[in-house]
Parts: sequence; C-alpha cells; structure tokens
Amino acid sequence: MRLSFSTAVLAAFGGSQLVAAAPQAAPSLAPKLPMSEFEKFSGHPISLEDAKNKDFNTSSPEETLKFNTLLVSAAATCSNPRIRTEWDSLSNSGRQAFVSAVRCLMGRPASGQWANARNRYEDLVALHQALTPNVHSNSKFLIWHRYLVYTFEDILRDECGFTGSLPWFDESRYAGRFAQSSIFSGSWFGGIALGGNCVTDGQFARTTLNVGPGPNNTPHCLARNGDASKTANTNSQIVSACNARTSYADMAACSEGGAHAWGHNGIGAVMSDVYASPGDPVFWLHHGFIDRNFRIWQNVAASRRTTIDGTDRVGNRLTLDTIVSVNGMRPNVRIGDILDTMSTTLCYKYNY
Ligand SMILES: [Cu+2]
Repeated sequence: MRLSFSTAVLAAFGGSQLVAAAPQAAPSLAPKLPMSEFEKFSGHPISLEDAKNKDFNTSSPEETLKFNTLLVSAAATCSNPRIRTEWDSLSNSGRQAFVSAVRCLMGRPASGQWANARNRYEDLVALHQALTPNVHSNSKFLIWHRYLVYTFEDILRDECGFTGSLPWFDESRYAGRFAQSSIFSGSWFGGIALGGNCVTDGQFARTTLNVGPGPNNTPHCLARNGDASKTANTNSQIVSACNARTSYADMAACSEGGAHAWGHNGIGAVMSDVYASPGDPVFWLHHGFIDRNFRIWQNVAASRRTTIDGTDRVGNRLTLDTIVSVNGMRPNVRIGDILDTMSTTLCYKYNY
C-alpha cells in the first residue's frame, strides 16, 4: 500500500495537527464519525491464493544475512518467561485483571509527550499514529509491533499494577465468526457487528477516542463494523501459507497483508484505521495473535531467531543493530535484542 505514502509521512511528521492539537472539552456523548473518516487498513489485503503463491511478490528481494548471528543469544536466556495465554484458556479473573488494567490506563493522565493524547492509554495510540508510516508496509512491521505490544504490556504492569501477561486472540479458531468469541460480548469488549456504530456494551462502552482518525485528531467514539466475510480470511490456511515463506521479509509482508489486515478490516471502523487502530483495545489481542504467528515461524530454525533481512521504509537493509524505537516510552533496543522472545530483554512466550 504505497498509495498516499508520502502524504502520510507529511501528515504525520510535517503536519501541524499533532503539534497544534489544542485541548478540547471532552464531549458528553462520544460523537460517531462516518465510515469514510476511517482509512482502510493495508490497501492490499492478500488472498489465500496470493499467500500460497511463492512467486507473489510481497517485498523486494534482498540478501539474507546468513552469518550475522546474534552473539549474546547463547549466553542470555530467560528462566521465568511471562506466558501470554489465549483468551479462551484464560480464567475470568485473568481476563478481568487485563481489562481492569487497560481501563486503569485509560483513567490515568497522559504523560504530555503527545499533545493529542488525553490519557495514558492514548499515549500508546499517539505513538502508533506518529510512527505509522515507518512501521507498516515495510519489513519493520512485525519486529516493531512486537516491541510496541511489549511496551504496552510493560506499562500495564508498571503503572496499573497488572501482574499478568497480554492475552491473545486465536483468530484462526474464530475465522468468519469473531462474534461468537466471548471477547465481543457484553461481559468484555462489547459487540462487533455494529455497522460502524459506537460500542455501547461491555467494559469499554461509550469510550471516547481523541487520537485519530487517521493522522488527524477529532474526538470520536470507539466503534466497530464487523464483517464475517473479512474475518473468514484469518484462518489457519493463510497463517500457514505465510509461515511457509522462508525469508523474514517475505513472511512479514504476507502476514501484514494476510491475517493482520483481514483481522483489522474485519473488526472494522476504529480497527480498520491504520494510524489509530490501537484506540480499540482488541488491537492488543489481535497483535498478540500476529506476534504469536511470527514466533511460530521462528520456532522452525534457530537462524530465524538470530538473523534478520528486509528493508525499512527508505530501503535501508535491516540488521541486528537496527534500532527499534518507541520514542522513549521504553528504551531503544536493537533488532538483535528482541528477535528472540525468550531473550533477557523480552522473556515471554505463548501458551501455544
Ligand atoms: Cu500498526
């Protein structure tokens, strides 16, 4: 999705809206925005056929750094990893601990780092919005989102007393029927088949979002526009087809346009907004799934946890020393520090 790419960069970095966003009075009722206000995720979601086709070009070919191994990985291990548990395997108390921590973050003051963020949760949405052009449609996508999700998990623990790990949503088991997951119920995150209307049930009912839509900032409601014909494409076949690709860059591009894009667009509205989709708390469960698929690909060979290939937004090759930044919300790390989730830097794994 190179469409409007340079415009997007200008909007995010050169535009005045992030700097000039003056505090506005919180609306008493979250205003609904028309669907046209939300930019569709990843202009080119790919089909299962595309995912299976080894010749389907999802990224430019480049050399794999076969011998650029991570020297610290042999020595550094984590002995007590956090376990990220799939939603259905999590107890109600485990689910509630996570949801309460997210709500806690939404109730805490913004740091002030992001002028458009109105609470601490929105600091993370604003971070994602600002870096969107850097970390989508290029090979940084998977590795950067791994660190974003980790940053979120770590902030929940540090600032809201959360002692658990991020839950994730096995969308391959609910492909085409997300509405049947208890995630999208009045007990938890609220409904999905809302036709673009505001979420009015569940623990995030009537949430107002101040970051987005797109690179702009207008108060709007947490809304969804569930479409089962789109979430049908988060099935295990498309995940496997992408994970059958041997280079990191090819797999990452396939994942981004595959289950990743279909999950975003299939939940719809806020979630289909490439810039500000973290405004919907299900973003984190979705990206847990995408990161877990990445880890499964990495489990095939040690080299997949110690080498990297692909390029960044401007075509520079990624190396183990390439910096991954969350703009100071957590320390900068090297790609080599976070390639292996079982390193001392991250130290987590998925329950399956
Ligand atoms: Cu993203």
